[in-house]
Amino acid sequence: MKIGVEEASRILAGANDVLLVGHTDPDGDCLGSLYALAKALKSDGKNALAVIKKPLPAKHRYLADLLTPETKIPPKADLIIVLDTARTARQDFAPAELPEAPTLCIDHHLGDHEEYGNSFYDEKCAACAILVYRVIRELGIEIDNKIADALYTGIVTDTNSFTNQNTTEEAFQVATELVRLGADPGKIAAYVYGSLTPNDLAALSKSLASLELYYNDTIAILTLKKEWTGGRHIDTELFVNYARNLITTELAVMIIETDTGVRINLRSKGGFDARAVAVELGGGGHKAAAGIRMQATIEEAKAALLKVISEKI
Ligand SMILES: [Mn+2]
Repeated sequence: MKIGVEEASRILAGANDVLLVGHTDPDGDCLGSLYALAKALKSDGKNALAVIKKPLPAKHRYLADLLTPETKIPPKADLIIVLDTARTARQDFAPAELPEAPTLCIDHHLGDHEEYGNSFYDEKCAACAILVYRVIRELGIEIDNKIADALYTGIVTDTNSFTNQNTTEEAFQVATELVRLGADPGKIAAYVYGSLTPNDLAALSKSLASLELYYNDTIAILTLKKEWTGGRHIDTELFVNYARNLITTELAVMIIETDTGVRINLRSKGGFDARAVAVELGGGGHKAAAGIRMQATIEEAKAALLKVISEKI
């Protein structure tokens, strides 16, 4: 059921043991939202635990005091909060891996969120972190500088530093308020955009050389082979933005080879509906930024993508 901020806050206020879960391959918005809400609930005297499966990406290491990979999930909880996803299939920990408990979803993706008992969602919101900000405000919990940093991280990463089409007046307003409360934009930018390794740049140069252009250069496709990264985690957000930033690009595609197939990042300048392409291939996301996972080779994925794109262009 779709609920508002008052009802979401009332549900949270009534719980004591709260387990917070995000989506697979959590991004800055997911991690920032997990961190901020867990810290706020803890400071309010609750037993709140935010769980992630994989180690934090290096660029978000400033959130490590509260977010470490969890091996033991508590056997029971009063409430499970799912952040930054509209679907259980996208959860970092699947429902079967979690204790039985009422679920509250807080999210900004398009979708009916019907899998969740209660959902506070708004697809017009630039970041899940803004919805978490509203909940913390409604609960009357103080926002310290760590919570402010985490929420600011969500806004700055999901708007691509206030440059994506989803950048609203509210995104600026909440970011301004978070800076007033102690968030440090320069520090966060240094972490988020300044954590590359020489190996990252070597992989980037190979990926950029793989550029293929279709439909009068409006569709830009980059690939990233496992052999170029040696299996290391690479921050592909940067890569796909290079393809998006071509003057002719309407839709940028990044196909990343994984152990089980491929992961695909789609980014548009706003005119082309990236989500519509993703949904046809089993993925999801937003109009300007979407993603897909497929059990396929890079070439198979490229062929499937180009077929769907050809019907939409
Ligand atoms: Mn998000």
